[in-house]
Amino acid sequence: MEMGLLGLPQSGKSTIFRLLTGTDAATSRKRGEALRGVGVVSDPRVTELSGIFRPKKTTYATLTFVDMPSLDLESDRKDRNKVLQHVQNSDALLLVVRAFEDAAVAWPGRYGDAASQLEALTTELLVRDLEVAETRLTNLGEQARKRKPSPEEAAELSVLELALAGLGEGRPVSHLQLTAEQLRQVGSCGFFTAKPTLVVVNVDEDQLRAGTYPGQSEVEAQCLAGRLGLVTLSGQIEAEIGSLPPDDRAVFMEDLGLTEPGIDRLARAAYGHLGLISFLTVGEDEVRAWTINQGTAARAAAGKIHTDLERRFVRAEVVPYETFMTYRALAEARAHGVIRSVGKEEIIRDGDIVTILAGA
Ligand SMILES: Nc1nc2c(ncn2[C@@H]2O[C@H](COP(=O)(O)OP(=O)(O)O)[C@@H](O)[C@H]2O)c(=O)[nH]1
Ligand SMILES: [Mg+2]
Repeated sequence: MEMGLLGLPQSGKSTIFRLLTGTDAATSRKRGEALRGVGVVSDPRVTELSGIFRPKKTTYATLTFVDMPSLDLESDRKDRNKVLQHVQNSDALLLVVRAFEDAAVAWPGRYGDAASQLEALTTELLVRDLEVAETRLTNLGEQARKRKPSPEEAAELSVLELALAGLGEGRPVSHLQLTAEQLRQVGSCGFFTAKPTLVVVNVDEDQLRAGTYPGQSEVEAQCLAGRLGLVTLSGQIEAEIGSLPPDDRAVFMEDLGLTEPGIDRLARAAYGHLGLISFLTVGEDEVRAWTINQGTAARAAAGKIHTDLERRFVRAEVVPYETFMTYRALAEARAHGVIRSVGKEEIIRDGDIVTILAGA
C-alpha cells in the first residue's frame, strides 16, 4: 500500500514523511524527485502473539509513503503536472495542509489557511483529471473517424463522457458512482480523483493543545462533502518526540494529550478510509500481520502470503485473535474446538489468526 504526500511548499510534507518513516527527506535527493519510505504499523496483537510464540521473526504491517516534490501553485501547468505524475503509482493520496504558524517558515498569504489549501489541492487534481479525460476522448474520437471503434473503445468512450461531465461540474471521479467495470474501462486514464484520499492537517503545539486551528470547520465540511479522510498531526513536535529515548516519549505525549503516535493515528484513519484490515499468521518461524481489503475471501488472502498457497489452497483454519487469547496456544484452542476449518469462499475478518492448508 503506497501513499503519496501532496501539498504546497513549506506545508510540512517532508517533516511528516520523516515522522512516518524515520527517513530524513533531506538526504541526497535531486530537485523534483520523490522519495519512498516505509512506515511500520504498530499492532499490539502482533506484539502479544510474538510474546507467546517467540518466533525467529516478527513482522508488522507496513505502509509505504512517498514524499513528493511540492506543488507550487505559481509554476505553470506543465510543471505542476510533473509533480502530480508522482501520484500515479500511489494507491492513496495524503493531502498535507499547513495550519502551523511560524513566522520563520515562509508562507505566502495567498496560500491561505488549511481550508483554502485543501480547496486548491483538490482543484489541481480535478483539473488534471479533466485534462486527461479530454485528451483521451480526443484521441479516441480521432481514431473513431478512421475506423470503427472496438467494443472496448466504445465502452471507454461512453464512460469517458460520463467522467468528463462529472469532472466539469467539479465532481471527483470517486463520486460518479461508476461500477468497477466502468472504472476498469477508463483505467488507462489513471484518474487521481478516483484514489482514496486523506487530508493531513499539520498543526503546531498550541493548536494541538487547543484542539483547533484556523479554517477547521471548513476543512471538516470539505472532508465530509468530498468523502475524504481527515487526520490532524503535528509533524514537527511528533518527530521531535519520536527522536527521544522511548522511556521519555510517553511523558511528552501525555503532556500534549496524545494517546498514540502519529503513524498509528494515520494508519488507523487510512485503514478505515481504504477499507483495509489485517489478518495474522503465527508460528515458530514468524508472527506476522498481513494487510487485505475488507471482504477478501480465504483463498485470495492466502495469495497475499504466496501465490503458490492460493493456487494449491485446500482450506484454512481460522480463529479470531480475541478467542485465541483465552487459550494462548493453537493446540489448546483446537482442543476446545474454537478453530474453524473454512473453505476458499470464507471471508477473512480483521484479527483472524489464519493457517492455510495447501495441497501438493
Ligand atoms: N514551527 C513549525 N515548523 C514546522 C512544522 N512542520 C514543519 N515545520 C518547518 O517548516 C519547514 C518546511 O517543512 P517541510 O517538511 O520541509 O515542508 P515541505 O516543503 O512541505 O516538505 C521546515 O523548516 C520545518 O522544520 C510545525 O509543525 N511547526
Ligand atoms: Mg519537502
